[in-house]
Amino acid sequence: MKKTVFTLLVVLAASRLWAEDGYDLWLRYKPIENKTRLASYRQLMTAIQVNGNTATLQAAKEELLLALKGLTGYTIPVTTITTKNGTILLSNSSSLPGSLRSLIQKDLDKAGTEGFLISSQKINGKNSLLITGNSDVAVLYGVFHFLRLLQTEQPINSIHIVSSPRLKLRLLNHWDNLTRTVERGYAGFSIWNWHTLPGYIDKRYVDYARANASIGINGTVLTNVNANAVILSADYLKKVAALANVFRTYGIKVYLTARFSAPVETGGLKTADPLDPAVQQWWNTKVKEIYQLIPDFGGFLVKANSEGQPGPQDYKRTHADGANMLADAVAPYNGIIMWRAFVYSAEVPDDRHKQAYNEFVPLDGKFRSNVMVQVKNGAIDFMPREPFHPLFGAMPKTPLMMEFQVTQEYLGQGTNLVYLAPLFKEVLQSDTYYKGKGSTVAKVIDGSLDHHSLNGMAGVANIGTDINWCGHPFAQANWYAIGRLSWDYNLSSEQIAEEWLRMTYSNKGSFLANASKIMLQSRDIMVQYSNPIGLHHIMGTGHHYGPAPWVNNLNRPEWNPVYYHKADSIGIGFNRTGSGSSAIAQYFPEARKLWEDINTCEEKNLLWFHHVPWDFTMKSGRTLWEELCYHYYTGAEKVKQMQQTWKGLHSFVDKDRFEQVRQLLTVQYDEAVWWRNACLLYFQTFSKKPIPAVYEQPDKTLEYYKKLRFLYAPGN
Ligand code: BDP
Repeated sequence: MKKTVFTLLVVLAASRLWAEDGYDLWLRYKPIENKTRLASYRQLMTAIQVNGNTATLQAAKEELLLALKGLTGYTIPVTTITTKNGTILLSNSSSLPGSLRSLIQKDLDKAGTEGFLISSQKINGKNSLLITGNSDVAVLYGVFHFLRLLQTEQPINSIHIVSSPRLKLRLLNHWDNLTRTVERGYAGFSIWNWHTLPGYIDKRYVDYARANASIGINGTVLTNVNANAVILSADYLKKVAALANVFRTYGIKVYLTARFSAPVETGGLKTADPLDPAVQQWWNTKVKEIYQLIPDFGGFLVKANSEGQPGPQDYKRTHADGANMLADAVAPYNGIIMWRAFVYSAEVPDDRHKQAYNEFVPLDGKFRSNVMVQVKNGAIDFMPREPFHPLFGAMPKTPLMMEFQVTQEYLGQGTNLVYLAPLFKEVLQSDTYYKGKGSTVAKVIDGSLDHHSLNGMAGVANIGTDINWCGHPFAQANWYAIGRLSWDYNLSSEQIAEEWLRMTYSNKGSFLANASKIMLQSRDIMVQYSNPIGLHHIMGTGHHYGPAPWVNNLNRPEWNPVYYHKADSIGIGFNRTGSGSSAIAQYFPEARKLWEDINTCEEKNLLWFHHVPWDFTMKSGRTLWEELCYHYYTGAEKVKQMQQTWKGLHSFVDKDRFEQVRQLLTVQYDEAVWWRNACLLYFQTFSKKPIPAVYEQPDKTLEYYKKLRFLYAPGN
């Protein structure tokens, strides 16, 4: 009897150990399973030496110690001088002995200010491993990269790696409100606890900074673009400063969103007119106050005259007038302004697709040199699939910052497994043809086509107070991906997925093959069961959860899904060619060729650009209606396959995280069927054609789907 109880206790204890909550993200530092690798690592890492004791170098050392203890099981001694083989030397290049420095000078030049060098070197006659760079944060980046090599079980016997970021600004944008709700957030509340700041520093802030530094993120906009002027008050700025103090060690600058009407709302002025000297003075004083508290404050992100937000147009001024006023205020401190181009107006009857381009292109050349115009990846919003924004390549005199959405507002929110790197890559690799073939969006935003020195990329964060930060365990991969791609947009989706899977779950080959298959297909699958063939913006009103293509009663025409799909008795899709809205004319002629002709248009964007007859013959030989049915059914079916594949991976994953994904995939399947049935039943009222008999017919009516309500859906 005693023995049974004992065994039971052991089993219980083991299964508890064999459970993870996801808090550690990809920085789990679990014991290395590959014994040969482990043996070689132990030989090659016998001591740690750190040149210097700045906070950042200390953080680099602490990270290394923590990780090596976890990965190898040993606490590696810290020394002050290289006396044995296997010493890891962390050093800012300026503290290296001259002889060593000159040996690697070329690489250091290549590395720039933030890039790092990891190199097997002889130091004091000993075989050592040098991790260095031209700044302390570069050393920290080098440490995280080195740890990635270990976590993914790569050889380190003789290495020489030089890596520097392709983009200067690598930012997260938090759409966090001061109430701690998160606009379009599906992972709990805001991690910024304004109530307990500045006195209480939650460990989460440090772990957030570590995670970001590990993927090269170097800036964070703390607040929602739908801004609240209160963040600029003296009390709140102290709280912001406390966060900035934590993040500084990890190379992360803090930015805020600026509410354009703040001088009126909190400053007691009668106007916020950017050309009014009293308004300019108000901002100058406010900015001075900020920099006194936060000397390395990054600057402001601004959403103005967009979806009801105040802006310079309220005073008959332009976006450039507004941006320049703020730019002048932050310029003395090297601050920048990121002015968003996400604008469309209820008063303008033109296709929403065209509005940002029409407003911003005439302003090219009118912005101060410390202004970047921040452009969403596509012209409508963050749709599951969207052609690249025509502004890329159309404003050569202005540095354009990329804005991607990491939180899955339109891509399954908190319930769907959708890996976003393929979406990001699709946009970055799109050819604008702006300066001839090869003028990719990536080259527009890195500034290389127009020799801009400011450049960057932002991701709207998917982070919240959920224990695993992101809600869906696989949503962590999207945070990881935005960082890795900001550092190097040439990394492939495959490589990023594999790195993340190895670090987050397991290095086992058969796990990796199957799990990465799930990830790499997931975005296309999501498009297939929700918005196939170029359909877009047919989601539920307000919360944007699930399908509602029938909605036609909202105040503003371009808020209604019917505005976007235009289904009628003839066909479906938005004609954006010359015979329609002509939005296509905003692209360069070579780029247009991909879409212009209904007969040759790439099918994934067909309904984005054309109104296509129901009987139109697709490349598959099916009619458009049959093709639509095919995609909706195939997409949902593929979610079933994702479920099956995941089930086969249970032996590689701890039970809590396994079970969480398993359950969510079940929800995802139900949602895929919901999208499929609701959309097909609705579109059928126009096509008047049957859903082919080979498919299982919807078991609910269109009325049923139309009546579904989600009163308290998150993020709204
Ligand atoms: C839309 C979101 C809305 C944001 C807006 C924006 O639905 O919540 O405020 O974008 O980017 O996609 O400003």
